[in-house]
Amino acid sequence: MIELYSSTTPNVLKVVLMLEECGLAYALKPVNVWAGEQFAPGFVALNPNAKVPVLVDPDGPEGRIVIFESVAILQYLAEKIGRFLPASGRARYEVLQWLVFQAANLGPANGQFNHFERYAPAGNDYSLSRHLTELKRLYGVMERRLGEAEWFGGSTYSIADMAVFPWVLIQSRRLGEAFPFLDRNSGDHPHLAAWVDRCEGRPAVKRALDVHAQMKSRLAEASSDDLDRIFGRGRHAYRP
Ligand SMILES: N[C@@H](CCC(=O)N[C@@H](CS)C(=O)NCC(=O)O)C(=O)O
Repeated sequence: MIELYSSTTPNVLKVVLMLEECGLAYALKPVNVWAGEQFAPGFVALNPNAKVPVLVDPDGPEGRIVIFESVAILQYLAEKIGRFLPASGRARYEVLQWLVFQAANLGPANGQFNHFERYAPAGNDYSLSRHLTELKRLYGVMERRLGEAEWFGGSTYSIADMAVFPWVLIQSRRLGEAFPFLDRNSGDHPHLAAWVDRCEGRPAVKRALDVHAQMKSRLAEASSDDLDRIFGRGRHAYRP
């Protein structure tokens, strides 16, 4: 059976969305990233970059396969079942460019913004403002795209939507009140809001959100040294 090394994060939810769409059986393998389990040699052997998600498929095209990076996993699964990514031509690149947009822009901008909004010591106003401004710009990019197409990849739901949706939904829930442009219901991005509704209407999305809601965050158990390790600070910081 497929195994998905997981934690309670948007990058993992992307893959759960896809597994539910595909109807593939899978087992979740929780990794407590706050306690540093991602740095254990056994896990680094699966992902040299020491992050979740990682997918292990015993029935890959050439036998067992291990894949890290959430959007690479989405592409693998799409090609495994022949859905959610056109096989060739212009339509394929429509999907791939928005998939990479998520991985290279929206994901990192959210990650940096979350760090300075939630975990950094006070007094980082420059960093917070820089990442907030970039995130706002990206919301404008998404709003324009969804004003011209029903889905990120064009006329059909694809892995590009599965990559973007968890970030938009989770940021709306967690930060929408403090930062209204992130709030799906604020009226700032009506096309994006309608797209979130369309995604949520899919039965597989509902199932994936249920699975995600059952996952347990271990953040509350993290010590200050655990936080320093994951954020590379204190005794874990680089010293020239
Ligand atoms: N680009 C990666 C990002 C993965 C990532 O940042 N994973 C986080 C959880 S969302 C993680 O494992 N963090 C642990 C750490 O940074 O040590 C992907 O899309 O898979």
